[in-house]
Amino acid sequence: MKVVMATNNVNKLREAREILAPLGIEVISQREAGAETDPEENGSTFAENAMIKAKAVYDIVHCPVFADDSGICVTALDGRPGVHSARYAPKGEECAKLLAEMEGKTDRRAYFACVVAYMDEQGSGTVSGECHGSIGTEARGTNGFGYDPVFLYGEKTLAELTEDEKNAISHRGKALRQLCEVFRKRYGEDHAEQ
Ligand code: ITT
Repeated sequence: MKVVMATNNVNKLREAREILAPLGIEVISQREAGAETDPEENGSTFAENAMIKAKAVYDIVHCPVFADDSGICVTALDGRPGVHSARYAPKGEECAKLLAEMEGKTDRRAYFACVVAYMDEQGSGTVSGECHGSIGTEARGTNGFGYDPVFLYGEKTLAELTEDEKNAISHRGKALRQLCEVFRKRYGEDHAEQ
């Protein structure tokens, strides 16, 4: 089946395609679906913001849609930047800013959170996933995006993992595999044929 992803982030789109294609879901970008929108994300939770994005696109396309709201939550920073992760620093400067803020902190625990909101003619809901690790002391690796170079999962940063390795353990991978189950229940086992 085909599902529209409500996002303007090409990295999320790429990862979602890689995760969902083997599960029989073809991801169409909101741009390809003719829904160029960038609603204000003024919710106070990942779930609220994910729903705002899903609804904005659903109201235009009226076919199955999902949106991902995600971010990194750092224990020593009381969960920041959290829902504000995209606005924490100018694009490309988020890792340096986070490393500077974490200088001297011994508690390095952090996790990525992802809430996926979905909407179709049967209604809406959310699924979520987390990926727990820690903040390193330097940026390493060139894969992935955003905070991946400073997020340690075991010995490696997410930016040092291959895309398949990241998707297998990531917040987004966990949430999107649940999304697949939701659509499987709604559209049947043979949803891949639709
Ligand atoms: P859309 O709202 O258009 O989907 P966005 O980038 O603005 O795109 P969010 O508001 O959900 O998306 O912000 C998520 C930010 O959290 C993102 O820009 C990254 O900085 C960070 N982030 C989320 N998932 C990540 C991941 O897998 N790896 C690294 N950073 C991630």
